[in-house]
Amino acid sequence: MPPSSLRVVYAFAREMHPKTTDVFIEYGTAGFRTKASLLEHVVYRMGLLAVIRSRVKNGRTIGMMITASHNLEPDNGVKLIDPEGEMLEQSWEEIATRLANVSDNDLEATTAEVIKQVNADMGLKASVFIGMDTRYTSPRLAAAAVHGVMALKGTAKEFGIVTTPILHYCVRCRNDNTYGTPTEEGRKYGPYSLVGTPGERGYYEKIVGAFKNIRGKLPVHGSYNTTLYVDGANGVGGKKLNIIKKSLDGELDLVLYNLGGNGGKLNLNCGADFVKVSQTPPVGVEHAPFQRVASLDGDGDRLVYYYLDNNNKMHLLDGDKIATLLASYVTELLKACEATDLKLGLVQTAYANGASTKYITEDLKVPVSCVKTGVKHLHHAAQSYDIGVYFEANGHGTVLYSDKAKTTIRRIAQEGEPEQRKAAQLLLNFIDMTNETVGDAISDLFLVETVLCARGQNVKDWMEAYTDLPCRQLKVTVQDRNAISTADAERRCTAPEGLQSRIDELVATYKSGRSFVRPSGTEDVVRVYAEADTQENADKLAAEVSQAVFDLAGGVGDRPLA
Ligand code: G16
Repeated sequence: MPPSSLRVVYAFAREMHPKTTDVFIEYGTAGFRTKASLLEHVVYRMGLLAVIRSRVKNGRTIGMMITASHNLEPDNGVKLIDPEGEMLEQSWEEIATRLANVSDNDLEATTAEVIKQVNADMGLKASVFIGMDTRYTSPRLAAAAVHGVMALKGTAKEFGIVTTPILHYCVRCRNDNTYGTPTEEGRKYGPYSLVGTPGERGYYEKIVGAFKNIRGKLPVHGSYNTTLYVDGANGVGGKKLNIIKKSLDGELDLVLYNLGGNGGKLNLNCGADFVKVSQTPPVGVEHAPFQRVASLDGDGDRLVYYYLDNNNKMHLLDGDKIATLLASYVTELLKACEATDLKLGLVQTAYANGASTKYITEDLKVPVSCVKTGVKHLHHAAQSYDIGVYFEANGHGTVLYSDKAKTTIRRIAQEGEPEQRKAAQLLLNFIDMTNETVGDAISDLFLVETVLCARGQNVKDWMEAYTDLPCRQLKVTVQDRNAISTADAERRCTAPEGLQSRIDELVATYKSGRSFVRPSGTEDVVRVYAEADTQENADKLAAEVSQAVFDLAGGVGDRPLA
């Protein structure tokens, strides 16, 4: 493409998606995220960048997801998905930020600069898949994305309303046709049966087909029961489960709430983030004590569970509990198929409850590593194991299986002794059910239900594996959240001066105390985490550390936020 054809880049910007704000915006934990009204020019420009990225990857498909995930309705966001279905390569985040912030007048020149910098062959074909969540601002932003793709002569394919993980899956399948078919429904086979080769399966066939197949091998027993209540966060995940529900044939009885009707607002007092952070049940879900409830977030990439006891006290099973459940089951199956040369490891962040890390190392005897917040960091670290289980405490995670692991397990499934073969077959179904591209609430839900069913456990049995230390998360608004710098996987704060020593002093006064602070990459706040021996102490420690952040990092308003 000759440089003169970049003029259309400016024309689209000026006529359709002008930059109307000087607010600086940065590609953060999960792409750009802010008030929807500030995003149209950013999304248009990301359409341009997606085309350039596709060309740098020899025409392989790149994904663009319009979502602000767990954030409330007025926000929105955009993130790019790389060809394997993983998050955008980190070195491109700076390029994305630069392109998003230049003036309309400088856009054409900056686009040319980027093309030169990354050495994109603009004569190649380019393909971009675009998906969006249920926000009312998403269609307009998706249209801006399409214009960005058109301006650089790429081909855009719109998927409409999908969960973030469905789009990740479709991008991966489009670039690797052995992984699946890049559609929700699949092409060849009827209601989600596990027939045909993996490459012939759409998303529902892959996940639900594998679940039904495994359920055929694992009869319901013990204290497991097939009724599962679900809080859909008034977002897209619940809607997709409503489609899946009809094909489950009683293997799992889903009772769905917060599907977006009856005036329910996206993520407002419901959804995985609300349940995890506030440690209270979502509005709009009614159930008896000890009923298992799964809570999804707005774009269906996070999952937590909870139940109420006889005193209406909520008990939370978060990402740590899901990670330990899955890791322990996969370990059991690996032992049963005697695949002793496969190394399984677990990846967490600083938010992981101290009790979970102790349980993983001391009881499960599984190696564990701690990385910075953000799925991209966890995903990367998990790839260093033959089988890598990664979860953030907020419910975002999945399991990755290396080629070596898959080949070994397939071989045992065919050549092993009968008991080994049985375990290896189960493991193959478990792999099939997993969306390895990114954390996926729907896939994780079926994985959890499979383990509980296999073990004949109810939600209380699951809870009893270990006891979480009481914890509390708070937010503090400061003038500039980037005034906070961190090190050691965000467990230590290196700026502003004096804040870490103040945190150390406070932590030292509490039994089993631990606390850290970090700037959020998705909201304009500083996050504070604290845990201690009692809930009262965890709450007090979190409040004191929040006050320290407020005092030393330029708090806004009268006092820290709750
Ligand atoms: C995103 C990221 C997660 C991260 C979360 C909160 O989740 O994908 O990895 O944990 O934001 O990030 P922060 O604390 O930096 O705001 P989601 O579900 O909102 O896309």
